Amino acid sequence: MNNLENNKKTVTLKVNGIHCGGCATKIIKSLDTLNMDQTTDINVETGAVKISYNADKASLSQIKTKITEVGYQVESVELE
Ligand SMILES: [Cu+2]
Repeated sequence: MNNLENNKKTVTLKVNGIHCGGCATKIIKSLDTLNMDQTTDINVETGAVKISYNADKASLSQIKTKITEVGYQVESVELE
């Protein structure tokens, strides 16, 4: 049985230090390495990083680590 849809999660992270499209690209590339079927939407103005992902393939803590690794700070997490 395919549970893909059931395990789809969406989180919005408030991330400090995002100031341009280059920052957004850096974060997206880092998250891409998790291969969690994600779609990532980053608002450069507010620092809101909205990620929909397959929770079977990656955890929230892995996501936070990937963002931290490229030099940004996760300030808060909002689950949907
Ligand atoms: Cu930048």
